[in-house]
Amino acid sequence: MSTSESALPAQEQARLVEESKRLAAYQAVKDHLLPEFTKVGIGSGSTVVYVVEAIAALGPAATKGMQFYPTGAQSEELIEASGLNLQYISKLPAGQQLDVAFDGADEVDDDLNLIKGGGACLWQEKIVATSAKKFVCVADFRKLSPRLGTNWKKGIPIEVLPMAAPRVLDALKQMGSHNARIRPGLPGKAGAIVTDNGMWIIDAPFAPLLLPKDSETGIHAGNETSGVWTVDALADRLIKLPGVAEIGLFYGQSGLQVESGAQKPVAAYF
Ligand code: ABF
Repeated sequence: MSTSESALPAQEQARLVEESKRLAAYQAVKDHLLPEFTKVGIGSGSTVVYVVEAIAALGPAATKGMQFYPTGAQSEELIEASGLNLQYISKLPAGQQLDVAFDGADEVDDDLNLIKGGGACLWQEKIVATSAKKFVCVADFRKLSPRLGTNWKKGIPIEVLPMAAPRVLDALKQMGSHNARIRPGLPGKAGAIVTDNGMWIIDAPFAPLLLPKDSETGIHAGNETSGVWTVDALADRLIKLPGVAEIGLFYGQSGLQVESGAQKPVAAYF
């Protein structure tokens, strides 16, 4: 957040954020939902609400031939409530792809790697994103940071089999994430949060994650000893831990473009 922006009254800041989400969403739909598309992935979170609003605003004639594939219960309800044609990724035959998928993010780095999963939907989000020919990440200006873990301090969301959670916590501590913890349930709900897939979420904070270009400037990724990781080395290690179902690092996709700037929407496109 820029100095001028943080000086704004809280209500005005909130309005600016909502307007940025809305602008990013409408722009993303305008640029990336082509009339000939028939299969569209719809992600989770508050920014995606504006994506669906923008799609619905095109009118029934424009979306008649389109099917919309959700990433969990929230987006399923959103699609239905907007009168769009709901379909499920489990029904997408082998050999077929979605034309495009739209989703939000918690943080976007210089190379357009993403942290996702703040809303606990990361597993289905990754399945839908990787089923699409193009993944369009729609995010407001607050989400852009030079390195993942700079702004999003809660940690990398990791979806785990509940019985494996203590073992995964042990492994994470060894890897340098000393404050990793099981995400609690929503307010009023005791115990851990349970995902749409019956799993738990562990949030694992790490030092900001390095990019390949950091090694060119003399900064080198470490390992368990230093607790400093590159995005890809950490992702590779995390996904191999027994009991880990999926991780909230979306990285390494090619062909990304980004539009960003203070007080402007950020739209990152795979
Ligand atoms: C989903 O919703 C998640 O992967 C991410 O955690 C979150 C972003 O939500 P919002 O758009 O409300 O910031 O995209």
